[in-house]
Amino acid sequence: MTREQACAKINEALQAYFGYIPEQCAPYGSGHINDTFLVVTDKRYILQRMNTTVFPHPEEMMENIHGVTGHIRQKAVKRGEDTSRVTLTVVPTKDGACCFEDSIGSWWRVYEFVEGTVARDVVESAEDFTICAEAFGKFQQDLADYPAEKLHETIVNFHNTPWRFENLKKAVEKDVCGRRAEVEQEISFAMEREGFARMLEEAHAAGSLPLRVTHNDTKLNNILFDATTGAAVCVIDLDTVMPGYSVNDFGDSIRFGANTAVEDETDLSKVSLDLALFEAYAKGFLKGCGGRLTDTELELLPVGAMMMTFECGMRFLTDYLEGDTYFKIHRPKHNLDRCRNQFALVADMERKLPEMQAIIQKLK
Ligand code: ADP
Ligand code: GN1
Ligand code: MG
Repeated sequence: MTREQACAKINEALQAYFGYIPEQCAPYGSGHINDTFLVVTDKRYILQRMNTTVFPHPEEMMENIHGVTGHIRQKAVKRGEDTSRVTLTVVPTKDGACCFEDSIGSWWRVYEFVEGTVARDVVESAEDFTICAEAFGKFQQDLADYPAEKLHETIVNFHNTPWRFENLKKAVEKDVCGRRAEVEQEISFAMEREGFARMLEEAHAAGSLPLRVTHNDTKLNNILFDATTGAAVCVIDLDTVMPGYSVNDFGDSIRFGANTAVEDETDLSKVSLDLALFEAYAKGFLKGCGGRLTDTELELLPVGAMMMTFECGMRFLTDYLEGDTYFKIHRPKHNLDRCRNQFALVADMERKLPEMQAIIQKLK
């Protein structure tokens, strides 16, 4: 698609939502999946082209989001909280639909912009990370009584780590881009951890790890903080809310936020697990979950951190081998850099497992 064609499609979506083409519409944020734009009229809005390669059923996804945001808003009403910014607000098209399909089959949605907030790509202080953790814990608690059977599985096997492992093996065998020779070391790192990849699925199969309604993409930039007070205002990016493990929601936040380097840092000597941030997050998460995690869940929190980091590294490696079709990349080998970074973090987490366990023992 040329730039002109892409613009024409944005304009088609803007017309469907606003009835005219607002002058101000520009790319926004740093997500890896959807195309996000900030639109300014008399108010501000977030316009997103949903990634239908990743999410093949956008209408089902919007049904999930409608249900989940409604549930969270009701909980806030019951607590007597201000509900204006407590969750995402879906804006309908002029025809009253929850999303819009343009003439070439791209799907769009609009949210109200949550005003007076900031999203962060790096942890600025341990306190901020604790606040983020408490918000993700509370999110899980708010959804503890959500009827899980009503949720569509927006990405099948999303955090099924053994399945991700098999996918990597297939990508290695097919080697469609001829990149295998370059990544033998990373492939070996993954293959040595086949048993570990099964650990949470085995605990679930044995009946000791419950499925809950979880967020499944608990990156720091999927929380909006109040720009003035620093309080957590709203959990966003609800595309992957599905049944999952609490320890993976915990773990994905650690993967992203407690790394001493950014996710795509290429100087691997800068990559390590910051144990002070691990503790800060654990403190907030346990508080947000309100004492409802089982003993097994508490025990497996450090494993969740290692699992999400390992899984994410495998997903970046798979995408690199398959020709970078899933995650947005901003430079050649971006996915390979991300994979190496995640695997370096896994190695450091393995060294620091006893310390992580001691922190959880102390806090529980
Ligand atoms: P992706 O799935 O690509 O990560 P997100 O839904 O997380 O997309 O949106 C990308 C970024 O856009 C977020 O990290 C945040 O900075 C910003 N954003 C998304 N929705 C809103 C909103 N309703 N109000 C303010 N900012 C938002
Ligand atoms: C993606 O959408 P975003 O940027 O919040 C991905 C996560 C990965 C993350 C890695 C739907 O998150 O699973 O952990 O990138 N989301 C999806 O940064 O695949
Ligand atoms: Mg996001």
